[in-house]
Amino acid sequence: MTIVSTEINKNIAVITIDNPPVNALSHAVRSGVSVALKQVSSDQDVAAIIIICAGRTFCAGADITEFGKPPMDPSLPDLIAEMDQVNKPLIAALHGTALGGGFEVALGCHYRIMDSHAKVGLPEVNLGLIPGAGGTQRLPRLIGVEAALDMIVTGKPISAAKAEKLGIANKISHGDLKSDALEFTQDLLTQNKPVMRISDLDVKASTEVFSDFEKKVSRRIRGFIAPKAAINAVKAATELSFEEGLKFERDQFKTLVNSSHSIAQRHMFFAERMALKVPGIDKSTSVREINSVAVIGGGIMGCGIAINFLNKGLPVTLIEISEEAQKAAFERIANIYSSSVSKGRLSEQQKEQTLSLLITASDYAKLANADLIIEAVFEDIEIKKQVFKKLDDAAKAGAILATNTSFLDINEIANVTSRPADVIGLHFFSPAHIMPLLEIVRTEQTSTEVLATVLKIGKLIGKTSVVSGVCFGFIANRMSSCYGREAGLLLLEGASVEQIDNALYDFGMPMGMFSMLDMAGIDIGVMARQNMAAGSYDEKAFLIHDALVASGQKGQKTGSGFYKHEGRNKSPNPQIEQLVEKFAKENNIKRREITIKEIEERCIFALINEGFKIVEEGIAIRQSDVDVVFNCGFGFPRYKGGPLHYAEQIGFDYTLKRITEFAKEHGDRWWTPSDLLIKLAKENR
Ligand code: T1G
Repeated sequence: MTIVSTEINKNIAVITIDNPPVNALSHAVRSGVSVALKQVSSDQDVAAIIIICAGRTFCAGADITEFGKPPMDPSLPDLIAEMDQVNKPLIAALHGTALGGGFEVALGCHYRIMDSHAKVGLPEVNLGLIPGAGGTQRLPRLIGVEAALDMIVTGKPISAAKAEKLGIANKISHGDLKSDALEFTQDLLTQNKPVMRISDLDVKASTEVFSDFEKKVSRRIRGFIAPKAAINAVKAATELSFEEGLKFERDQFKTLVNSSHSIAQRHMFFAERMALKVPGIDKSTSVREINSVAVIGGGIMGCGIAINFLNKGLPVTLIEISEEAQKAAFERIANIYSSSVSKGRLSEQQKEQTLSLLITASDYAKLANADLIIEAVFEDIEIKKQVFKKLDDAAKAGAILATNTSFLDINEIANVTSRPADVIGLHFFSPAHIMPLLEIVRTEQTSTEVLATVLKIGKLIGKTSVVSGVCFGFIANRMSSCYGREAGLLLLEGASVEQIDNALYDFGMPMGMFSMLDMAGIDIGVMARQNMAAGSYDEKAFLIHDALVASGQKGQKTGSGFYKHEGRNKSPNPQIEQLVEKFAKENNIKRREITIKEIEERCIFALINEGFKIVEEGIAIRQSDVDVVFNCGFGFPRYKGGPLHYAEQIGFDYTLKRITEFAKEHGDRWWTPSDLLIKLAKENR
């Protein structure tokens, strides 16, 4: 296979890149294109040049695996500078997802033709970077500052239709891209169209444009450094010459590429893909066809789960116990689609079409043809066992029986059926149609085929899947309970609810522990602990949670919990102080001043220590899987990677030292350092 090849079609040269899987702009690609460009640029018989890719997509960016290694010429900016000097029409023919450096190559061309399903984007901010090959200088010149800021700072790709509207695509291909590109190029030559260098254009904007934009995105970019650098680079395009602007962009890029933020965000990019690599499963592993789905339970979770599959055109049978409950579930789902229609994300017709795939019923016989059945009933082991006994009788042979439980023993559930190999956990996070994480929990008996099937389904419905073994709380909630334990103890020891929440928010969490508990419902954790063996958690850490729920204060849904809630406004709940005083006294806890650092380290290191234990016990396959769970499930700041990557960033030694100190101060029952952490600390000294 030739990574870069050239063919001459009459008087048009076609340079084809073929570097699977995504035509990343590796050194071999850059060198190949540079050589090919030199040859055809000097060929008198060549009047115009097309750059196109084989495979599933135009170049999807620079080769991320090369970052952090010694640069190899030609660099991407150098290659695009060579393109800029070509004195013949240079056309980029785009399909798939032309992202990052790939889109920058297209912007280095004079014209662009896009397949109608293609997308273009500059997602570098997702990697803690900014476009480093002219994107921040060319895009604003082509589409204006506001549109360019939006694409570069959000990192979101746009469709071919939008690209045409913005002036990025000069032509849309609805047929064979290559032949359409040849025809388009021939038309340019016939019309004697000039070489259109974007670098020759100018761009101006008021300073308000930048300050207004920054205000608009401030929440989204909180804590990240790359978005601000991107805004500055676009601003440089309006203030400096093209060459000076390129240099400004390059300097910013070089600083970012070595930053802990980008190293962490690139770690997460590969971690999410590595999580899908399960030992014993590969492309040859058989999978089952999933053409219809059933969901048991039409509550918030059940409806959210159903929407994931409806969105992909799969028929869903939703089982609820009564006509009234069925109606309520249908309406809940319909309302979610209606809100998408009102936001312009969906047409009324698409909504109706999607809802036509949903049927509700109470009779389990209705799910006899379902290929995948997901139970989402009350978090009670006995109720779930009853449901699975009924499923075992009603479901067809080969149907996959999944439970959405967030912490119960799925081995126990599987063992009430005659088909334990077909039973698995699919733990969605609320709201199930929005949160990206899907925890796939395999039992001791789950078959490889069932596991491979749900991994494929997880990707189909756009989830970020992580495989877990069975333990109380699996990966996500087992770690979260340790993090919650320390927050509860700190409350008794002298910190306030607001102080703890603010410390965790300032660390980078999307919200503090108590705000999260109020949002999700304090009663969920209280119920979960009722299923835990006595002594398996630190009961005094959750005394206040139990007292609040006992008095009907379950959080936002009851207007009161750790905070008082009025609409979207929250204020301190005065009862907390009284409860804290009471329980601290009863437990002989002397309250004291507590620093932000202690709050942060006790909560985050508890998370880290448990995460390492989860890996050493084999519940998680690898460290980076734990990072994916806590970033995608709980919003652990992506610019810190995940909890275990963060421990590496601050030093395994320091992490171990502090955990050992906490063990001395608070007892080793909960603070015994993980053996894996001890090993890593020794190896990395
Ligand atoms: N470099 C190297 N490998 C890449 C890659 C890249 N840019 N993109 C994907 N891969 C690998 C990926 O690891 C996986 O490998 C396989 O390709 C399939 O990917 C100078 C500096 C294109 C939308 O950020 O968003 O350009 O696991 O599973 O779901 O300004 O990949 O099979 O071994 O994700 O169909 C900017 C990143 C780079 C795009 C396809 N570009 N990629 O999604 O497949 S920085 C990006 C994606 C840059 C310039 C800057 C997605 C995709 P393996 P996949 P997919």
